[in-house]
Amino acid sequence: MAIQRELPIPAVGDGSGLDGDAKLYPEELQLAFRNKAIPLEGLRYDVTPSGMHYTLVHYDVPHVELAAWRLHVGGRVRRPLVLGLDELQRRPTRTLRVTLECAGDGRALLHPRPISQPWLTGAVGTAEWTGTPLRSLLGEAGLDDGVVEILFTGLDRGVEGGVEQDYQRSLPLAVALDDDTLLAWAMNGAPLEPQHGYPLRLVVPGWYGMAHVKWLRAVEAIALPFGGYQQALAYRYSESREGPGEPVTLMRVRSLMIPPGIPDFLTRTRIVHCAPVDLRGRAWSGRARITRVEVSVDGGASWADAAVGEPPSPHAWQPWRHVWQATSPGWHDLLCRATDAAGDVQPAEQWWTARGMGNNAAHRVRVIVV
Ligand SMILES: Nc1nc2c(c(=O)[nH]1)N[C@H]1C(S)=C(S)[C@@H](COP(=O)(O)O)O[C@H]1N2
Ligand SMILES: [Mo]
Repeated sequence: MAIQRELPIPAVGDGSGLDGDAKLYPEELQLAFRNKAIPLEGLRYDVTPSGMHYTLVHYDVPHVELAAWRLHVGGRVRRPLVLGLDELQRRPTRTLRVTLECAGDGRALLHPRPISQPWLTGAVGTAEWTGTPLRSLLGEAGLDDGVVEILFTGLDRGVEGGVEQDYQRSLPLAVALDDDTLLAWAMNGAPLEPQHGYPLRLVVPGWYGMAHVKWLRAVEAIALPFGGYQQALAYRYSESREGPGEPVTLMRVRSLMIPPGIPDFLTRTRIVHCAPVDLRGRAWSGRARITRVEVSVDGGASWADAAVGEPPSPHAWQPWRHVWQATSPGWHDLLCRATDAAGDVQPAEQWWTARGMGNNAAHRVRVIVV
């Protein structure tokens, strides 16, 4: 049974002629309306206003009646738990400021364009997440010897790659036991909105978005690595759709710039008047703090160091700033690129993977000085 129209999935050198200039499929446009990026001017806020935070939902947003909702903690544990939200909220509580980015951010800028949610830039946001550390809950349940991963299951169900499935992802045990891995019920001080995982979601600081399972219904201790679709197939760095590749885990180093000046309505080209221009943006990495941000105002031919602000919290993006003397009229390609303390730096061009994961090429903004 053909559940969905088969879209041609372009591969490098497959002669299909499809590339990033090909028109969007209606299916991609449909996804682009359901899911949304932060408007880049939203990078001004240290904490992204909830309504500006990006959203990504694979299937449908489930409707949850709180009175009937329970979290089941089970699998290879000595004391399985079944908890309502009020019971979870009586446990130790923490609030963490965390930058979250979708692993597919930037996918639609690749050539050829992998067919999926067609992110350009801005599948990123920073929120204050309040919840209880998963660690203490797992301690209470009592893990059996031989547990290697913790598996998380959402209430949402759909078909992907021809496989009917619940949205499920696992974490290595050490990550699940990190003090900062939270079961969160609040975002920016308010109960989670339906699209962000009401009533409970996982927050895994430093990891790309797919790990932060929303609408949690089950947490299970397992003795073998999870091999489900979202783990073994979808979130991989691979040259082919079938290739196993490396798993997608921590967010790669990246920076974005608030587009300066004013936009042209249709093209969003930036118009800047001859004057000093205050360039600002954010930079983050799931691996280490940001040590350097560089800005180019000549398409990458030369770079200058921007001033980088202190991390306001260990898991949140850092602000950067650079004053550009925009004195020569005409077209300019502005770029920013960040380096983290692990020594990783954003590449000039993105290397291609079949599913378009982990794109962190330097951010480019075209402006005309008048
Ligand atoms: N249950 C469930 N959890 C999920 C998803 C999903 O589709 N279902 N999408 C994941 C992906 S790919 C991302 S990028 C983040 C997005 O979180 P946000 O919409 O709150 O920004 O949620 C993750 N958690
Ligand atoms: Mo994502």
